[in-house]
Amino acid sequence: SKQINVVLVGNPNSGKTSLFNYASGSNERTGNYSGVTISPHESLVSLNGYRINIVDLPGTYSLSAYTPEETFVRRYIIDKQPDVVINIVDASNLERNLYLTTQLIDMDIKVVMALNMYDELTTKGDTLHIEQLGELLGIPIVPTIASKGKGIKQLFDHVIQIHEETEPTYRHIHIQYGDDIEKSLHSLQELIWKNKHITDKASSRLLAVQLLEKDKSIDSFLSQFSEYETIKTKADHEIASLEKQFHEESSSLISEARYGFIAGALKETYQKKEDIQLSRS
Ligand code: GDP
Ligand code: MG
Ligand code: K
Repeated sequence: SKQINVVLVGNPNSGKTSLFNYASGSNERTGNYSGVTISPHESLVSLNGYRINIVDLPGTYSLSAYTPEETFVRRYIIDKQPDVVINIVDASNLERNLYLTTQLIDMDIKVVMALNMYDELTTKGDTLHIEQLGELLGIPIVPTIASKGKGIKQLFDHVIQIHEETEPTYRHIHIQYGDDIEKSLHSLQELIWKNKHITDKASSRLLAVQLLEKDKSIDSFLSQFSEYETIKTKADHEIASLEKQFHEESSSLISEARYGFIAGALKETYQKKEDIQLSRS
């Protein structure tokens, strides 16, 4: 049968281990589904003739290179190139959890979101337009309650679907960083596009974003290519001009833009119970 390599990526306490344990098969099985544990961080699910290999990665709030966990998870995704990333998101803490999602979007990989702790969101009485949020993020979203095994089968159905599809369910989106940053990103991408050896290994947009974020790990990656000095000089120039214009670190400009994007998406799709009651009174 066909194998699909999948990794679990999400914030600490978002429910990764619960999802992993359920998938591995300590619970009751139904019909065409079964799961086995291969190692503490690797399991194999059989579903509809597919073998889905699942790796549980360390919890992390971001994919920047500030902590060992962040670096590990990002390197793992870039080096191992999993077929599909399951992004586990704590639905009771969406704003913070979606930060990591914006970075996965920049990585230009296949992502399915497990909207976990969905019971907590509904218990609070909040409402979320899941389809619409999925469209805004360009990512299919499946509500789950990992601790009870709810939604997991549907999640893996989506993993298979996104792996097989030639036409994606949602159009891949780009986080919009605003005109000035976008201009800097574009001029960096133009330099990066000139080297196929680089673009074979990483998304040009992600590299450009990471250069503006002053990501430390980017230097060791890019330094293997002959264009390194040219790209680095251009990046320093773009950073200097952005910082002069906005009087702020370019890395902060990028993360503020990410949070702005998240706030915009949630404003359109998420209603807290208090606000629903206010609008009715
Ligand atoms: P990890 O740090 O991402 O591996 O998260 P865990 O799987 O260890 O889960 C953290 C806590 O949340 C545990 O107490 C779980 O039992 C609980 N939990 C996991 N999934 C859910 C869920 O969907 N709903 C609720 N209410 N609790 C959950
Ligand atoms: Mg865990
Ligand atoms: K919880």
